[in-house]
Amino acid sequence: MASVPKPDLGAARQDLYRKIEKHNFAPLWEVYHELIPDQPVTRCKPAIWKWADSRPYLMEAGRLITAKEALRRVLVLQNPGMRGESCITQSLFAGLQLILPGEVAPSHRHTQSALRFVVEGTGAYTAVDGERSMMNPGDFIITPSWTWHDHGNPGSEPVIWLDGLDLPILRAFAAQFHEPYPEEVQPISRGEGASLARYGNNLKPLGAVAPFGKTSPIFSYPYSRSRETLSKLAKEGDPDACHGWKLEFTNPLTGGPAMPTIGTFIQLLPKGFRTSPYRSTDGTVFQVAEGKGKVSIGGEEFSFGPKDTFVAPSWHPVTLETKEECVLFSYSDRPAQLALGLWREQRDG
Ligand code: GTQ
Repeated sequence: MASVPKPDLGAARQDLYRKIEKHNFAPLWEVYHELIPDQPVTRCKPAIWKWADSRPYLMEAGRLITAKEALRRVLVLQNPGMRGESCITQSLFAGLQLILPGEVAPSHRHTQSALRFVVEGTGAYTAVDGERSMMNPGDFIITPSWTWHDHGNPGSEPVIWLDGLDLPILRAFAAQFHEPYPEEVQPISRGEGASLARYGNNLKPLGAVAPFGKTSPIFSYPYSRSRETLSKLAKEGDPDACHGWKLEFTNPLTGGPAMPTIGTFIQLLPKGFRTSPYRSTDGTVFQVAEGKGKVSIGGEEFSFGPKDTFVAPSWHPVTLETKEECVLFSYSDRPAQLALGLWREQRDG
């Protein structure tokens, strides 16, 4: 039988807590269920960023600060449940980056991995360890950890892309390093498309050594190819009830995820399709490449259209309903969770 607390026990406990606090102790039993919840708990909330807001604010920022002064002219997509923490989920960063004609975002490297999903404009490039890739809407581009990178816009239109970084993960591990390149723009040592030619055609050079370690040696996955693949798939079979036709970007040297910490996906949903509810432990950021529809995230409904960004927190059921054929790019921390044996999913959840 549990002993019945004596009337003065509460006061004695408080007394103990006060004493031990000075010596950097705390009682686990007061916070046990908060620390070990029955299922995922996060301050991350479902949210949407509408392009009709994003674009004018970015252009206003473009009039107020140069890419050079800002280093990166980015509006951070702040999760409304985690303001001031520069994150869209507890493990991921998202931002919209603008580069204007004639600008350069200076070269640097950092241990955070970054992805870019091009939203609008043509004529800008990103350079990774000596190779440039032009950026076109829908292209998925990787900046592997600790690779030199700069962006430039020799074209005539503003170019905007979504940045995804694993910055909160590196912050959690305190494993962040950053270094500026001695010049503003790094020298080019390979022709455009060299990486894609070497690794992106179901062929690889003999004795290929992964140039970017655990990250895919292809750093630019053009939209033309992903879109064509989705269109072909859609003619060949039925859509998955939860995802439509959904594909993961892979590292051709391993068959695994293109990035070691961030999972990257592209999916096609036919017009008038309603997905079965789905949830997983990887909170996911979605960028609308094409189409319109509605999404329900943990019971909250949002209408979305082209170029909008929305976020589904961990373990919140997601249902998508399309008004038009839709293409969605998405990213999450799934590879990190899988590597640690933590990832779970529930269909019809
Ligand atoms: O383009 O290198 O959104 O370093 C945040 C940090 C973009 C980048 C971001 C970065 C970059």
